[in-house]
Parts: sequence; structure tokens; C-alpha cells
Amino acid sequence: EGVNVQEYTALKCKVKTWSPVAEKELEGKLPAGASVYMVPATLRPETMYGQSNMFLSPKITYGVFKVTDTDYYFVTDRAARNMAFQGIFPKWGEFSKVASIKGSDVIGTLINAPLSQLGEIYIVPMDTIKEGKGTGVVTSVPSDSPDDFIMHRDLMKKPEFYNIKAEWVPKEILPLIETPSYGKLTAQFLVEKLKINSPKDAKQLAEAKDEAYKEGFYKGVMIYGEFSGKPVQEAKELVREALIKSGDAFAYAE
Ligand code: A2H
Repeated sequence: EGVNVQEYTALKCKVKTWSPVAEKELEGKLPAGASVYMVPATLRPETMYGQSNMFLSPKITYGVFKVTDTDYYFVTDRAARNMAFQGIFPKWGEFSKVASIKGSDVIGTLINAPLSQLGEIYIVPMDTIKEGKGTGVVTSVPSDSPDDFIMHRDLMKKPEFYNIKAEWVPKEILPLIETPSYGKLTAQFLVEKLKINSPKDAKQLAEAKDEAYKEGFYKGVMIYGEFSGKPVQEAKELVREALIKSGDAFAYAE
């Protein structure tokens, strides 16, 4: 894997209401009163104010892993193994899986999203999630991620196709960051500029993603939240530290 280490912020998003299928599958596998957290890995903690949904891949089988008697993390097996060697579970190098569940069965689950303006968000599908990266759980920020924006748009256009309820996908996109070249909704600007029509337009999406990341990081200024007015370069660390301090996130690297 070379020398490049990605420093992610792993966010703890507590499950509030499971989808009926997930509820049934998890029956008897967790102690009464246990909390399960969906744990998306993000490189843009300063955008967490604008979370609108949580993405899971319908095709990936995820695990529920025990952290303490009352707390459990929902991530891929691969991520759990990595976490075991980063001191995230109680015993170094060990992890304990209490359940396996397919992403498709969890769609429609309602979770808490720390820092988000909405407070609670729904889990919806994203086919392009890679099993070999991060935790396999991706939080959607359609204002600043082109991948998230185009998926969000597709879900709004074709809820029946994706087998979701239209009301699970918020209609409004919250502007978080302003940049000189792309305004207040960087992802939308780039998706339109590069004429991206579908989540499958991988090549253009990779270009949009690079461009959005560079412009956002080097020239972006926060226009929402506690650090409004600060450059993204500063706010990124401040938001990350605040989330870790409040217990809503932890550091995860790979
Ligand atoms: B980012 P890198 Cl606002 N499969 O978080 C596909 N994408 C994944 C993933 C997986 N298994 N795990 C994480 N990601 C996404 C926020 C965000 C992100 C914004 C803008 C850009 C952006 C909200 N989604 O990423 O390949 C996660 O989305 C573009 C760099 O490790 C994570 O950060 O560089 C990012 O990709 C990690 O990508």
C-alpha cells in the first residue's frame, strides 16, 4: 500500500430505528438497550453539518462488532480488522462480531448524524461504495461531494427504482462552504460543468472529486456552523477535534 496514509475521521452515528428487515435479522443478537453506531469514514469532517443521508452498498455484507457491553460498531469486516490494530476495540488485534447483515437489508434505517443540521438521516443505497476502502459506510454531503450529489439526485429522480421512500431523501441541499470558482454548492457546480448524468460516470466523477477537493481545501471558506468565516484548512482540524472531544468521532487511518 505504499507510504500514503489516509487519516480519516470515523463518525459515530447511533441507530435510532432499524428497517423492519434489519430489526428481524438482529433479533436476539444484541443485549437489551445496546447502541449500534454506523461508522462512516470521512476525509472532510468540516462538512458534517450538511449530512443528508447515510450510504451503504446493498451488495456488501457488513458486520456488527462489539466495543463495550453497550456499544457496537457497524462496519465492514475489513475495517473492523484494521480498527483492532488501532486500539479501537478493547483487546489489541482482536474483534468480536455479533452479527452479519447485508447492506440491502438495512436501507431505510434511521440514524443520528452528529453535527448535522437535520439531526436524523436515513440510510439509502450507493452501488459504487468500495468494500476495500474506509469502513464501507459513507455519509452523504451533496453540497461538497460530487459522488454524493449525483447519487442524491438519482435517488430523488427514481425512488421506486432504488426501492426507497421519496421522503427519506431531503430535497434541500445545505450550503456549507464558499469557493471563488464554484460558489456555495461546489458539487452541483462541477457535476453540471462536467455534464455528469449518472453515478456510473466514473471518469468524470473522479475529475470532479479531485477538483472539488482541491478548491474546497485550498480556497474554501466556511459559511455555516461554529467556524463560519474560517478557511476550510483551519476549520477541518477544529471540527475534527471537536467531534473527537465530544465522543462523536475517533481517528481511523489506513
Ligand atoms: B468523503 P479516499 Cl463532502 N467507497 O466524506 C467509496 N467512497 C468512500 C468510501 C468507500 N468505501 N469510504 C469513504 N468514501 C468517501 C465526505 C466527502 C468526502 C466530501 C467530499 C469529498 C469526499 C462526505 N461524503 O471524498 O479514496 C468519503 O467521502 C473525496 C476525497 O480515501 C471519504 O471522504 O480519498 C472519501 O470517499 C475517501 O476517499
